[in-house]
Amino acid sequence: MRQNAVFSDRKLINSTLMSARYEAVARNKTVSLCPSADGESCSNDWSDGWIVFLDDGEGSGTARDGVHNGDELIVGASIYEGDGHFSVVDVSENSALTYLSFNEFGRPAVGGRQVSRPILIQICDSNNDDIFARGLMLIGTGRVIQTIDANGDGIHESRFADSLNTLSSTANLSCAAS
Ligand SMILES: [Ca+2]
Ligand SMILES: [Ca+2]
Repeated sequence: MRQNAVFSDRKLINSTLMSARYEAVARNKTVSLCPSADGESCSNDWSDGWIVFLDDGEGSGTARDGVHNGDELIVGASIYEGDGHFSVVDVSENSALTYLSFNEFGRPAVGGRQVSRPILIQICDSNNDDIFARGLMLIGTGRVIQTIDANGDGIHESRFADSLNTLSSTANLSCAAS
């Protein structure tokens, strides 16, 4: 059952990512998503749920800062009511991210800059069991791929794509910090 919950959680955040990317390209603007408990302001916990907004600085907001401010238009909101734990990590910098943007080309961006480093969206079950951890890797072009257990030890790993788009796996996912 817990595994099913993680699968549906992954589907949910994947569709949020896809819609943010779609909006960015369709509107030719940077679109950001951040965790939000109230569907209005950004929080620090991805397990609260998420908002997707035009990060264009409208109405004295700040453009491309990953924060919903001013009169920036919210184009999507999901309140999350499950028991899973979500986290978003810039894998090569090993830093937790509290927002994620897509630029007008549909490419991942952080701090207003396009990033080609892989970003891991990790979903852990209610008990933070590593064996149930699943992830989505956002790679340079804005492509989203699922994590797999390539080394067969029962735990999925984060994955990278090199310049030739060949995928390789790295460290096992870990729910300890989420
Ligand atoms: Ca903003
Ligand atoms: Ca593994």
